[in-house]
Amino acid sequence: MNPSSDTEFDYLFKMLLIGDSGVGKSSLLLSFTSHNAIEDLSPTIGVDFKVKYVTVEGKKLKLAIWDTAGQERFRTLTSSYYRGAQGIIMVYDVTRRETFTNLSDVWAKEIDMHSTNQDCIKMLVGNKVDKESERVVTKKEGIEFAREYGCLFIECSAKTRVNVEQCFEELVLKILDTPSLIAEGSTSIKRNIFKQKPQADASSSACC
Ligand SMILES: Nc1nc2c(ncn2[C@@H]2O[C@H](COP(=O)(O)OP(=O)(O)OP(=O)(O)O)[C@@H](O)[C@H]2O)c(=O)[nH]1
Ligand SMILES: [Mg+2]
Repeated sequence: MNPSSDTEFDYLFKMLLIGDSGVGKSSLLLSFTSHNAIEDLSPTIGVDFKVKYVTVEGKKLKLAIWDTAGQERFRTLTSSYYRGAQGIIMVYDVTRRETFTNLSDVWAKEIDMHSTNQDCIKMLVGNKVDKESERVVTKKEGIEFAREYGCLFIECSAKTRVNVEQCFEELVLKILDTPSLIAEGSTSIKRNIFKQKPQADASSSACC
């Protein structure tokens, strides 16, 4: 996945990060969009948003990535951000079992209730693999969950950046492999064409 600084793009894809508070959603996004070391972040308030331009298989893509708060008090607000997403990344912490069990108890249900896109690609991400000695959820359990719920699956570390690029790349490749999602990516561009403003490679604006 080659970064592209050009603000021209072929497709616009909307992606969403969901999962329990503290699993590392904001850290993953920061790790993907910036080259700074990951510091201890504060819990997200409501929703945050970053843009990244990448070139994949010769296509210039604008990725609009929405980072939601995992805390339950923001659930009503964050649920409205599922609308129109082409990719949803469900994150859990491999060192905290409850963040894994909440995938089926909470997050899969949230997707069923609020996602408007039948073909939306889901990606399951087991984060914090750098803390291997504290791991309580095995890779096999992750693979089985992903198979049952029809998700892609990867384990990664926002801290060491292991598999962070691959996570977004696999999701983007699968979106590009799905004709209805490509069509939506083009439609969004047509809808937004008069609103596009020049932006940096990765930009951020809080939004709640
Ligand atoms: N060791 C380790 N720590 C991580 C990793 N990813 C995130 N963290 C730490 O976990 C804590 C929570 O990370 P966040 O990115 O804020 O978690 P979040 O999922 O965005 O949480 P909410 O915004 O409350 O939903 C922070 O202290 C991070 O530094 C990782 O891969 N490895
Ligand atoms: Mg956060």
